[in-house]
Amino acid sequence: MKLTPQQARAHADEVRATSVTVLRGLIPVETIDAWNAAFQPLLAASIDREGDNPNRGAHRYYVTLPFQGLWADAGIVDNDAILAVVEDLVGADGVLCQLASDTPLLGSEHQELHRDTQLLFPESGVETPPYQLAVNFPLVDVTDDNGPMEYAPGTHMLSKADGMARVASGEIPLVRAHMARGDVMVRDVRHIHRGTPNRTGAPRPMVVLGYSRRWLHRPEVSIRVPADVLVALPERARRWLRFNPVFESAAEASRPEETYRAFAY
Ligand SMILES: O=C(O)CCC(=O)C(=O)O
Repeated sequence: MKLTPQQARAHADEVRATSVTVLRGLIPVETIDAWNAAFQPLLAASIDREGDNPNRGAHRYYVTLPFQGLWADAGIVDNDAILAVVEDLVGADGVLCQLASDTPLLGSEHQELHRDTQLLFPESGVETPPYQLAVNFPLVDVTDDNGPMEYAPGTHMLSKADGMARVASGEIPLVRAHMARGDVMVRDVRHIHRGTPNRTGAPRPMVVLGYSRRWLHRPEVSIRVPADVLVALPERARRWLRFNPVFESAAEASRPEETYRAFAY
């Protein structure tokens, strides 16, 4: 799907106003199902490694996806519609610096309400235009039962204290992000949000691609790119990946496993 410049601007404006926009039915369901099948062994390895009290709260796993094979799909990392919205928000010279997933399992709990990043100048309290985005898509349909993320629209442009107070008073209700396989969300990660419990026996993986302004360094994440994967990608995707480390082989790129514990601001 290609968006017209007007459609891309409308989606970007929705992010500026509310913190979130959703591109419905963007990714073929067959791609999503193939990703979900390929994800299960990565999740199992993460559960083995971390036990049941892992990095993002009880029974909730953050798993980095190795940038090779189906995970380096140009249909995702060089997607016209996603990049049209992302470019409008963080500039055509922005960067893609994170490819990972968040997965609550049965037994997961409500996370604390949080933001995923600090303000650029925390001591000033000054809110700015967007600089860090998450592009999310689920590998299963997200319903009330399997742990929809909840977010408070508009809180990306408020101080955390103000946003939290308005959520607590009910002035800004939390919205549950119901999504079908193929839907893609673009969000400003400054908004107040939380993961909720998955009450089903099936994992609810949510892929996250992290995009930023070119000058924002996020030391906690990177995409470890094998050289042969990089050269096979279109020029635009190579440009978005340009600040990530490149490795001679996929095996070298696969280690060490990234762990990302500090997430809540
Ligand atoms: O349910 C989700 O995917 C959101 C999880 C989340 O906000 C986090 O781990 O920071």
